[in-house]
This record gives sequence, C-alpha cells and structure tokens, in this order.
Amino acid sequence: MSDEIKARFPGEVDEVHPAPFITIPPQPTEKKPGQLTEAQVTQFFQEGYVAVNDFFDTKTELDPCRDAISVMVDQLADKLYDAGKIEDKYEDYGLFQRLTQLEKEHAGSNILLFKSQKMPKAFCDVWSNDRMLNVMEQLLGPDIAGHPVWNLRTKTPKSDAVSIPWHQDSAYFSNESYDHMIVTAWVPFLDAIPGNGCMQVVKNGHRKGKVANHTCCRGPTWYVMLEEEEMEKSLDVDMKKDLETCPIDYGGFLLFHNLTPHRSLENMSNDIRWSCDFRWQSPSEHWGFYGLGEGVPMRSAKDPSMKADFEKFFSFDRKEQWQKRYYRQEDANDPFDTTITGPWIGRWEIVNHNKHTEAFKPFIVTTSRRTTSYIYDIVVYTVSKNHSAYSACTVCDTSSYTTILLLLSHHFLSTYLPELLLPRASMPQTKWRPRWR
Ligand SMILES: O=C(O)CCC(=O)C(=O)O
Repeated sequence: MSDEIKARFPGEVDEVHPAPFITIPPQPTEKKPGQLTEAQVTQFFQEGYVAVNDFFDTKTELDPCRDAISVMVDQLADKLYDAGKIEDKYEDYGLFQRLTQLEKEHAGSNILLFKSQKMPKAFCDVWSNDRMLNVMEQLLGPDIAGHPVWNLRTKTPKSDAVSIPWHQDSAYFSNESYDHMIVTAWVPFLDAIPGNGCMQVVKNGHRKGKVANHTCCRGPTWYVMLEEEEMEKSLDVDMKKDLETCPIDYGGFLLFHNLTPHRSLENMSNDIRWSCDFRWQSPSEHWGFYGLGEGVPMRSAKDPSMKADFEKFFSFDRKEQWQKRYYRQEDANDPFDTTITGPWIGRWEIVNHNKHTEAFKPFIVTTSRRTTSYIYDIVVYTVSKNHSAYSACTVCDTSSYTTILLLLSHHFLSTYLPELLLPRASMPQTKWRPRWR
C-alpha cells in the first residue's frame, strides 16, 4: 500500500453531507402567498436549483432597487470626478450604460462599485420580503435568517473582472458551512439571457453533499475556480447532461444553494447585467463567515411578530473588520483601490497569482476553536507561495500545531510562525516575505 501523503488545503475535505441538501423539510401546513409549487420544491432538492418566474411586482418591488443602483452609480461618478479620475460624469447615460462609460474612462469602476456596497432600503425590502420568506420557509423550515453575504453584481459588458467561473458558494465560506444549506436567490434587474450573462448551473452537483476542490484565482480576478473535470470526478455529474442555462426575466429569480455548482456567462450585450444575490439560512447554523458578524434573523416559529432588525445588523461594520483582517493596510486605505481579497484565498491552492492573491493577509484567531485550521491556512498559504516547494505541504500536519498554539501568544504566532516553518519545511530560498509582518 502506498504511503503517499496528499497535500491538502484547508478547504479540501473528504466529508460529505448529502442529507440536508436532498431532504425536503416538513412543508408549512398553511397556504401562503408566493409559495413554490410542490414540483418546484421537489426540483430544488432533487436538482439543486429552480427558476421562479413572475414573482415580484416589478413596479413596486424591483424598480426601487434599480433607482437605488442609479444613486450608487451617481455617487461613484461624483467621487471619481472630484478626485480627478474622470473628466465627464456621463449624467446623460441611463442605468444600463453609465457605469460602462465610467469604466471606459477609469478602468476598475465596476469593481469599485461592487466593493463599496452598502445595502439600500429597497434591497433590504427584497431580502426580507414576506413572500420571499414564505419560499425560504419551504426550503429551510420556520426559522429563517438573512445570511451576511450578499452582492450587487456590476456585470458590465465584456469585462474580465466580472466574469465568474464555476464554483460552489461554500468554497468562499469556511468549512463550517459544508453541512447545512445556505439558499441563494439570484435576482436580476433586467431580463437575464445567455447573451448578457445569465446564470448556468450544474444540476445534481449537490447530491453527493460535497464541496469539490477549488483553485484560486481566475485570471486577473479574486474568484475561486472549479474545473469541469474535477466536478465530473468528485461530484458525479455529467457536464454534457447536467449543465443548465437559466435565463430569468425581470421579476423572477433563480434559486440555488451553497453546494450547487454555478457560474455566469459572458456579458456580450451592450447593457450592464445588474443583479443581486441574497442569501438565507437557519439562524441556528454556523454562518461560515469567519466570525465576521452574524446574519439577520427574519422569521421565527416562536415569535411570529419578528421583523428583521437591519439597524442592528448594519451597526457591525463588516467591511472594516474584513479590511483589518485580510488586507495589507496600504490597499485598505486607498478609496480607489480595486484589490479584493479575503479568507477564501487561503483555503485553496493558488494556481494563479495576481494582485488579489498578493494582497491576502492570513488572519489568526487564537481564541476560537478553529485556531488550528487558521494556522494551517497560513502554513499552506506560505508554502504555496513557492510552487517548487509545494510538496512541503505534506509536512504540515494540523495536529502538531495545536501544541504550538498552547505555548505561543497571538503576537508571537503572527510574527514568527511563518519564519519558523519555512526552514523546517526545507523551503528553498525565496525572495517572498510574509506580508503580515
Ligand atoms: O451574478 C453572477 O454573475 C454570479 C453570481 C454568483 O456566483 C453567486 O450568486 O454566487
């Protein structure tokens, strides 16, 4: 028998948890507005996705989101103009063109808007929409919370920065997200079609209950990637049969979850494909969000009068925490910096280095029970910076670092641990020095 030890990254696991993803929970006995049909609920659990059409009243529920996006674009134009980054604010352009014009004059404008997100009230209203929560009740049970990860997608035409490859959402979350469902409603603010970058899913990709091995990062971006070959091998899907393209008209949404492999197509149109992905889960489950704040409870079986407390939810500055923990400070303080980095970068093999992977600064939590895995993140990250020494990962045995943890203080760990490990792992000389020193 071979003694070969396989190098593993923190995101890689053998564990599988199919039950929560394929088992329909007890359905509400009461008929409620907006509820999915039995066939839709069945499809969601069997195939890992379902398209829901004609759900929103576009005039009263989605047009306010469009208006809120226009305000955000306007604010961005002002900011760029005031800083002398652009010479024209392109005020005559509408919602589906203006950001493209800003992007032409100041490359990265679409990333700045993506990065600067503050959730406007119109979006909160969609997120906590009563009919939407009736849908979530069918998928998650009677206790529902909004998950803290949401994204306004600024998919400008033919832009590499917003070209999102195959992935499962759990690849971005911590391992504690692997065993329970986090539902996404992907809501487009126009008719999303293949030509303007609608979503694709790989149906049945959730049925094994597994997070497949991802790599990082696609081209010049911060996105993790899931190779089709890897999906076929570890998720038992057949890309020829299981790939589904999901056009969604304005007023509808696409439902999928954290184990559904998905991506969006290129936007080959002349319009910006605006969309927002909202998430929900049971409040009793782990958020999988690296301790960066909790979700917002929205519905409770015990307290039928519960309303989402957005004031409390937004009082915690996730962005500030995020930047403190994972960014080099010089990037975090520049309002026009288009670098995006985060904990997911330390979770997978970095096969393509770029400014986003370079900016990643691993974060250590000495007080949490997950500490050992954070240390492991750093070791793997450190070693993977030098590909010729990649096999040195095999010496990184998580349990042996538990002892170090007990003996060393947080300061000592974050300052000296990588240096101590490098010679031990017989790393060849490298010019790279840890960023967090
Ligand atoms: O909107 C997109 O282009 C991709 C969305 C996505 O990957 C997600 O919602 O997880």
